[in-house]
Amino acid sequence: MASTNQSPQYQKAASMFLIAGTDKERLHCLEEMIRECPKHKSSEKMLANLKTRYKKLKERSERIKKSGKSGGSKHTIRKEDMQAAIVGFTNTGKSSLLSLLTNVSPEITPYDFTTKIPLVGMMPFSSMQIQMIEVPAINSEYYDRGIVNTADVILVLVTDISQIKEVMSQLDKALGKKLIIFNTKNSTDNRKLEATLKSKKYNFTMLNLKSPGNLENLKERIFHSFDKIRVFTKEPGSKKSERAMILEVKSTIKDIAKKILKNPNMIKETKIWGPSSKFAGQIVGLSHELKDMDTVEFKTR
Ligand SMILES: Nc1nc2c(ncn2[C@@H]2O[C@H](COP(=O)(O)OP(=O)(O)O)[C@@H](O)[C@H]2O)c(=O)[nH]1
Ligand SMILES: [Mg+2]
Repeated sequence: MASTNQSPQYQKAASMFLIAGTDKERLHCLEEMIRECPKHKSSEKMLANLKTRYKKLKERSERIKKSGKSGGSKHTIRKEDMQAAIVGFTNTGKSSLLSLLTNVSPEITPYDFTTKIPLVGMMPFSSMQIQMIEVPAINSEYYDRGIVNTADVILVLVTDISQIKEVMSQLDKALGKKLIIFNTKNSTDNRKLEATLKSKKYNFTMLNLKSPGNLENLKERIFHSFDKIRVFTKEPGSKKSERAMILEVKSTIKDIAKKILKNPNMIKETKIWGPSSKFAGQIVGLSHELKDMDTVEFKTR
């Protein structure tokens, strides 16, 4: 595009366009260029060109925005790789749980229905970031089925046994694994409660949000609900990697080899440490199934 005879404003917008980092910025620059482009016969073609570029870019960014939405939801929340939705009746401690586990501090009140829009926070866990969404109370008009249906994990927060069935009955279209978090704020006999929940074979954990104690166990439970495992890698003679790779549960040596080596045929020998090994440094084949917190060492040709 010839920049001769263009105003300084046009030239500035054109160079900003080239270094823009986002579509939003690019669109902004193009708007400026269209505005600044001379409106006479000889630049007609150039102006048409700019308008086409603007339209195409606008369509593209609109498409990206849409695909980031969780299906059918009223709210635009970009779904991260690992997303958990906190679901339950009002006053069960959803906001308290969100602020306990993530970087956000929502309003926590003893009144009903405080949360009218879904709130999003990130929970750091073992070098991952798990997205947590507090969904407005299931018995309110603000409840957002769309988010719940597409979340990878659903944390069912209850303060009373009778709530479990009621919440579950509304989760029939929800695909994610469900973990019941029993907030013991109204419980007088936790041991009896635990026995009852066990006898009903619920997938549950108990928690007192006012004195939660060590949160690592809860975070572990939430992580395991995603059906993923953490696997460390190492090279012969060196220490294991600092960050774990996140793999689907039941992944094999072959799966991880495909991810980290260009050609799995390069492997001469594989050794394994951790929960899936019979003993430290056991030599295993490609079909060996990995477990959470394993360490794998590849010796290559
Ligand atoms: N004593 C006690 N109060 C709690 C506990 N969890 C939540 N609450 C209180 O219950 C009320 C509702 O909590 P909130 O997190 O806003 O619930 P939400 O409506 O589900 O988001 C607030 O007054 C909290 O302080 C708990 O474990 N123990
Ligand atoms: Mg709330």
